[in-house]
This record gives sequence, structure tokens and C-alpha cells, in this order.
Amino acid sequence: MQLENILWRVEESVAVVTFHRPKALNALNSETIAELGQVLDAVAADSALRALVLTGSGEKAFVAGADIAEMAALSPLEARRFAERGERTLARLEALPIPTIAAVNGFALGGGCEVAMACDLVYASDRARFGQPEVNLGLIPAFGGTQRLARRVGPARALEIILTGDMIDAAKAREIGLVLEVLPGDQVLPHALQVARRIASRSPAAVALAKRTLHAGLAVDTATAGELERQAFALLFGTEDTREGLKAFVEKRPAAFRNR
Ligand code: CO8
Repeated sequence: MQLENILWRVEESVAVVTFHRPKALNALNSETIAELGQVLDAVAADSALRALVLTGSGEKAFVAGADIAEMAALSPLEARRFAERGERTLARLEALPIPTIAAVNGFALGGGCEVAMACDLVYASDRARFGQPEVNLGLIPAFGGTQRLARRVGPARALEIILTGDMIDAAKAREIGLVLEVLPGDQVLPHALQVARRIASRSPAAVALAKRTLHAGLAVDTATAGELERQAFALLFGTEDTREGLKAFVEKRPAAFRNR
């Protein structure tokens, strides 16, 4: 796979994706969004992968948003297609069965904040800055940001961030629940990898179903969500790994999960 703006590697069954467009603080142009789609295809096709970690190259930015120079030239229909491609790609990221972790090393603005919010877990460097600055450009978030931010931090905080267009620092982002932990800059990626490896040691089917059940449940009423949970719980009893997990506990030994 020939990629220009994204670097990726696999470390002990964890895929590490790095946004890499140094000249534009890793901003998302059409090519980068298409490349992210290609990486997601490869990740989805590799059943040996157990987690995906996303970060930005350099110390300054995770992703500084959608590419403003490219957007400046768009017609309304092109803007619609750009937004659709971005949103669709982030929806695919969110729907991956493996856990996804954003290691936010710097600016996560606009589309960059939206990428982080499409991940299951968000850890940030103490230098990170978050924001949805679209209104400063005469725009609004369009990669799912209005909805994902409101669901993460509540509608009032989301409106404050979106309507002011102001950036918030990592400590504030943690206080409002956008970020789980704030770490020194050189520790954010190692921390994300450590969490990824811990999750990777658990039953893959249970991890995938827990994630899917939580997301599906949020889209329906509580009684239906409970039913989905019980169905998923019962389904696991047909897997070798669940048998192994229960047996290993009784036999006082670590479980050896084989994703079966
Ligand atoms: N797009 C393109 N280029 C960018 C972007 C961007 N989002 N952000 C930074 N760059 C470029 C700069 O133009 C500059 O290039 P050059 O060196 O050629 O002049 C280089 O990166 C370095 O940036 P700065 O010199 O500005 O660095 P500073 O440290 O002074 O400032 C900031 C850092 C504060 C992050 C500043 O660069 C900034 O404000 N960037 C824009 C942030 C922003 O507004 N992001 C939101 C964009 S809108 C969006 O994401 C909408 C998503 C929905 C899309 C819908 C599609 C239709």
C-alpha cells in the first residue's frame, strides 16, 4: 500500500496509525482521508489485529483539522461530498470491532477533534489542545462533530465549544470527559499502546461484542438495549474463548484466548 500522508505499522498485534503531513500540521486533505480509508480496509481485513492506536507525527499536532486551503476552493456540492467522505470514514473507524485509541500529541482541532472522538478511548499529551474552530472560518463541524461532541460532553458544553470556536487545553478536556487521561508528551503513545496491549490480552469476541453492544444500545431505548446486551451475552457461550475464560478461572490459570 503506497501512502503519502499516513504512516502505519503493526506492533504485537496492535496497529499504529500516524497522521503525517508535517507541512500542514497533519491536516486532513482528500488524499489523507482516502488513505485513512485504505488503512481501515487493511485493519478490518486482518483478523490478527487486536487494537488500533492513532496519533500525529511531530510534537505539535495530532490533526489540525480538515485542510483549509483545499476547502477554500470547494463548490457546495464538492463540500457535501468532502463532508460525506470524511464522515463515512470516521463512521467506519468508530464501527471497527477492535478497540481504537487516540493518542493526542498536540492540536486536535476541527476534523482532528472529530477523529479523536470517533475513537473509543482518548488519551492526551499535556500539550494537546482541542477545539471545533469551524465558526471562525464561517463553517460548522461536518465529520460528525456536532453529534459526537454532544454525546461525549453533553449538549451545553458541546455548544460552548462549537459556538465560541475556542480551544481548550488538555486538562479542561479531561475535566469535561473528552479525554480520559493527560500524560507528559513522551508518555501518551506508550500509555495508549499499554492500554491497547492490555485489551489485546482479553477475549477478542467479548471485547468486540462489548463495544458493539454499547454503541447499538445507545441508539435505542433502555429496554431494547438491555435485550441486545443479553443476546450478545448468550451468543458468547457458543465461543471456545468464553469456555476457556470460565474454565481457566476455575482451574486458577491464565486464559489462553484464540479468537474462536
Ligand atoms: N489546513 C491546512 N493547513 C493548515 C491547517 C489546516 N487545518 N492548520 C495548519 N495549517 C498549516 C498552516 O497554514 C501553516 O502552513 P505554512 O507554513 O505553509 O504557512 C502550517 O500548517 C503551520 O501552521 P501555523 O503557522 O498556523 O502554526 P501556528 O503554531 O502558528 O498555529 C494553529 C497552529 C493554531 C493550529 C493554526 O495552524 C490553526 O489555527 N490552524 C487551523 C485550525 C482549524 O481551524 N482547524 C479546523 C479546520 S475546519 C474543519 O476541520 C472542518 C471539518 C469538517 C469538514 C467539512 C468538509 C466540507
